Amino acid sequence: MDITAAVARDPAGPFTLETVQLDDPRADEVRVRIHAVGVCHTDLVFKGAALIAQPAVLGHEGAGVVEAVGADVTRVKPGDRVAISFRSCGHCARCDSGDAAYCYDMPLLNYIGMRPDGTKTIHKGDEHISSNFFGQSSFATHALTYERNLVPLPADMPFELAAPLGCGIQTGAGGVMLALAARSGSSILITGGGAVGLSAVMGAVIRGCTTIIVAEPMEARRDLAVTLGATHVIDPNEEKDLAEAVRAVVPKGVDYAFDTTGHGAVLNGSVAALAPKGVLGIVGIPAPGTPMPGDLGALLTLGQTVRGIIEGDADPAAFIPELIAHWKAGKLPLEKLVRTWRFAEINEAIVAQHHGEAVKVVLTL
Ligand code: CXF
Ligand code: ZN
Repeated sequence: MDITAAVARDPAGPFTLETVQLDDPRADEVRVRIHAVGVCHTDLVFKGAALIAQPAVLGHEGAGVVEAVGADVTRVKPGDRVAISFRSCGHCARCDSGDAAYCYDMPLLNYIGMRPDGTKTIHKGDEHISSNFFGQSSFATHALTYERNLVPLPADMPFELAAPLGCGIQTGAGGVMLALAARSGSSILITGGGAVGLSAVMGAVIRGCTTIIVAEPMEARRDLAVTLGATHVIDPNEEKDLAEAVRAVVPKGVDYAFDTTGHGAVLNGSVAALAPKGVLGIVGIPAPGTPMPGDLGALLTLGQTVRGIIEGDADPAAFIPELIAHWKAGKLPLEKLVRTWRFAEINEAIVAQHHGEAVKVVLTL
């Protein structure tokens, strides 16, 4: 069928809105009419570095209404309201133990821009367009996806707040609540006050962390961090030594650090800010070649951990409903992060976000 998609054709250029053709659902596929889609930094990294061949349709925080299902689909039906998260196989050792984010087929099912059999889901005439990104490619009016991507939404959950639960919010909140499993009364440093970092703040509050330090250069985001429960903020432009600034608050170092920046210097500062037995969780995408932060001898001596975290360690089917319950209870005020634009304004929205005019861009259709 004909759909409208925001196509990435030039790593440095804008997305172009084009009429393209989406395959009919295969037996295991679900077509969702997209009503809202968040823009995650990963979309922009994949576009800017052409990590999948262009032309490409990106987008991996879709939400909308199921429109058609393949013959083998049993868990959703047309008319269901859904959020679309990442794809996992559902039958490997990791999926079996609830670690869907570390599915053995995670790269194949999410990052290669095509179905695992090499076919694309989107074409424009004879042109094959990279698609199936995160098993969805939801920068479009419609997306083909899979049962395991989908999380049912209650009638009172707006699509524009549900969409970013699929990646960014889940990554930040899950990173602290599940991956670090931050203890009540503990201290945490969160580097970067974008959507993921601020979701980590909300997660830290939910877990009962009593010292929540956010390092972020934009004043408006530092202010928002405080509104959400940060106890201390650091302006990296003022405080050149991150660890020193943290230790001015917590002399023995923090129990946890959570990095959303991927910057080598920030990562090194975060390790240096850790207490003995402290844990640094990394979700920001580092530039290729960025070394492991810290010093191995110190890590050994102090019993510290540095670990990568994907999608907050979450199994979306279990964790997104939990996040929705926190939102309903007023503990996850997503509306403070989200700003909406119409889908056709995707390029303007991304520029605005770059200038700090929005924390989380969500496009509505
Ligand atoms: C990202 C996390 C870092 C590796 C690429 C995919 N996931 C979500 O945006
Ligand atoms: Zn993402």
